[in-house]
Amino acid sequence: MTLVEDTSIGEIEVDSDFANALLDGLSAPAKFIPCRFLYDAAGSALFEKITELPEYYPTRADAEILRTRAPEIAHVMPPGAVLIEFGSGSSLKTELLLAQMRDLYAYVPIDISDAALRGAQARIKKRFPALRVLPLLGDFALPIQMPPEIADRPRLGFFPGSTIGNLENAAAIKLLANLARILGPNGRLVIGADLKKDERRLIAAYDDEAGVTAAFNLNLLKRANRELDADFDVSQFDHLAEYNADHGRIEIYLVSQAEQSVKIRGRRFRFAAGERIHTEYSHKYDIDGFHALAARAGWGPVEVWTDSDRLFSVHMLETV
Ligand code: AVI
Repeated sequence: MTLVEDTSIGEIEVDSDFANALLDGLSAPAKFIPCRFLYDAAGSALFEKITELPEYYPTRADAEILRTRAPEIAHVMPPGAVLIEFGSGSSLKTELLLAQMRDLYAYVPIDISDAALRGAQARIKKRFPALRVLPLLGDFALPIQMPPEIADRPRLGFFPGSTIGNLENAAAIKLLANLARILGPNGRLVIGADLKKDERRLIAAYDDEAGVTAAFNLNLLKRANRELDADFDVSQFDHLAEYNADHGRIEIYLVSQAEQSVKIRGRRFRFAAGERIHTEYSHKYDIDGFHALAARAGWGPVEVWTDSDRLFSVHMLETV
């Protein structure tokens, strides 16, 4: 719930997704905050910094694959196809593909941020003036209506990065199944997935020397103080990244350094010394494991590419 000033009737309460999630998550026996709340303006800026860290290989490895494989990816699509990007953001990686897809009918970027969509549209239009850009504001985790102009055209979905890994398996399968619905029969999907590797390398990527990932994680508590008037003493929490080999995932937590309590919206939450708040998973896959996951959502393998250090994979899948 967010308190909003209204000049005629004083303060009224409206629902706030963050407030509800925080109150629910901190009331659970194993405390958690859903990872989507990491990305307010401050969190998104910190994530951009993460992608430039020497230890954080996924963004560079993904870009290397797309740079070297863009011609192959582009050439499997017949002329007149449509490129649909899920979570397009600034569409920077897309330009690598678009530069190779000469006979593309349209590019459909989908994002929940209107500002990001407008910025991407302007940039793409400038570089590819002849390309039809049909931006779609919405959440691709939900059923979404495609523009009528692209009905019956071959569709290539594009989901770069490794966001799929931030979902638990059931949610990842649900999302992949929704992408299959959106892309339709004979639809193809190019999707990034981070690979399993040496545990030390993984931990370093999620607990960097400069402390940027720690700041990204701790920003959740600062955000609660900023937006919900919570009284977290942020200096009393530590960032922790662990690798869970059984689940093949990095697990990220905020750890209370001492016994303490925090007040949020009139409710008090107690933390024992050493108690954790879970904030994010980042699943790592081997190639067969990712194929098995995708198969459960109706996708079959077409091709898979890795970077020169075999740190990251980009899959091409097709609906079966
Ligand atoms: C957005 N996502 C793919 C990142 C990852 O690697 O799981 C989020 C991240 N969290 C900490 N560092 C990066």
